[in-house]
Amino acid sequence: MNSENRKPFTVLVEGNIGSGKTTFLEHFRQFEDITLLTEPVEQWRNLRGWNLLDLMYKDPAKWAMTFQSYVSLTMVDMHLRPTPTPVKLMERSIFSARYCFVENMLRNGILHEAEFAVLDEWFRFIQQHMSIDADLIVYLKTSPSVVHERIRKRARSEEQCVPLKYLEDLHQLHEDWLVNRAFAECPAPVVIIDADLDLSQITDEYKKSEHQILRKAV
Ligand code: DCP
Repeated sequence: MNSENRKPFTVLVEGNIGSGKTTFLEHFRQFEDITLLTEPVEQWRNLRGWNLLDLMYKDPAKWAMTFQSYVSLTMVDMHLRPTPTPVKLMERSIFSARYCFVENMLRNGILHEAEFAVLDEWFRFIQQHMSIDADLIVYLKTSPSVVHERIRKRARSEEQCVPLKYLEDLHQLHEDWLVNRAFAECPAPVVIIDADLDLSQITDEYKKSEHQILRKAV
């Protein structure tokens, strides 16, 4: 297909921290005609040698704004990146950054209202002037206690201070955004996957969304 001229079928893979987004995307590496945009977190851990994720968790009041500002940039880059295939799978989006993480940081006082206003103005501007549409959202739904345990086990050094309450709040915001539709913007239909299952069982669960993604890859 002449993919240069056509917009790819764009799938956003969303879910709490530790819900298995990277594993989900990796499952689709076996198929042709899909471009995977994985692990934006690696960019956040190394911007010209600076680990913004670490700075943000160590001193949120000082670094949350800087961190979320850079997250937005990396997300816009992913949304706009041309792909040579008819299907594009993205890990996260500018939407979850705004409706889950930035929203949470405003509500729990990590972001000043003025900082939030700047991030929100950027978000609105990007929405109005850039092509960041999506065709499908895969929501990897988890229980906060399950992801808390996974985060403890994977032991990413920056995240060892993440408390259960933080994951509960983020879980609720994902639910509000994708299930309860509490925000104006839900940019695409949502497929919900039970991502509490462990790795040995999750492949069958992933297959449930395969046909919706793969039928576009022809
Ligand atoms: N993060 C954040 N603000 C965002 C996006 C992410 O503070 N707008 C933080 C939360 C995590 C880290 O960045 O500490 C990575 O979170 P993700 O959920 O994006 O990535 P994971 O690696 O946890 O995904 P998974 O385990 O589901 O593959």
